Amino acid sequence: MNSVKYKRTSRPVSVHNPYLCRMKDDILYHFNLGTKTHNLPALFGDVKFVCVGGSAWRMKEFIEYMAAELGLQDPRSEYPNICAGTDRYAMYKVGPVLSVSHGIGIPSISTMLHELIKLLHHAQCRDVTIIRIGTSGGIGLEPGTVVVTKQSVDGKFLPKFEQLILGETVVRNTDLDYGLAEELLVCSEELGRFHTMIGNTMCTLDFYEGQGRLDGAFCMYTEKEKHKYLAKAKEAGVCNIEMESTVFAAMCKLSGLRVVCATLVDRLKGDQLISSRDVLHDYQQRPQILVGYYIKKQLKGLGVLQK
Ligand code: R2B
Ligand code: URA
Repeated sequence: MNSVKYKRTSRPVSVHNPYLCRMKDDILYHFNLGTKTHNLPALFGDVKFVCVGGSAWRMKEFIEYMAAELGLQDPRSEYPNICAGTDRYAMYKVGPVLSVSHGIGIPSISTMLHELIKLLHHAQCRDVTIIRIGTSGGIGLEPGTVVVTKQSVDGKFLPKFEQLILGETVVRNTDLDYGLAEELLVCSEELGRFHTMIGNTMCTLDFYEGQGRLDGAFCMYTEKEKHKYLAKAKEAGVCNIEMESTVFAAMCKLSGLRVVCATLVDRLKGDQLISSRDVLHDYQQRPQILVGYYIKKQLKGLGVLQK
């Protein structure tokens, strides 16, 4: 069983582009997919949950985990990368769950999201929940804590995403779905395996200077200034720092998708990720376990999976 049938309900995936419907073919270049070459409704029409994360390897691991959790695994087959033919992004699917990598940073995730939103739109998907399962640096939190983002803020702690479009600054809102964040918190309590909290996430333009690190190739501020900045961030309600959440929140909201970011943590005590690979891997699996539990619970609620 690799696909599931649902009642058609109400929330489509919206695009806001009058030119799209006039195009005879829409080539999703960075996915190596297209409306002429692929039957997108047949391939993706049953998608209800999309999970995105930075690394292709982690997103493959996630789909294997989900297949086992949902009892949808096929012992004879591997999970093929649907975007084989391009090495920009990787995409995997099992039943109603799609897992897509986004690379590092705002330009990389926003390019992926344009094509992902069009893909879900062309496939006529409805009622889609999209969740970023990623890593982040925490501010004064125990490493391994999972932070579910309530609001994403920029490097000045403001809840907005600014982009230059045709040379003009366009400002978009970065609120995430608080109801979904609360549902994830309840899931974490039911799981009882690690600490999860809801908080604000700061999104920066790079890993080093943008996050006040002292270990980049350039550092033109002092350690004292770094700590002052992180303390100010904490005071402004920032729990953790990563590199994609503002544009993720802005774009998914425009499309009527339900969004939240579940991330991991460390920081304040140092800049380098010094935990062993095994420990980091364990931390990175936590958002996957949390979101996996949430998806399974939702599918049971819909009567798609047996209780
Ligand atoms: C978290 O980790 C990555 C940088 O190491 C980046 O994609 C992010 O947001
Ligand atoms: N990802 C980030 O962007 N920052 C960190 O400190 C860790 C992961």
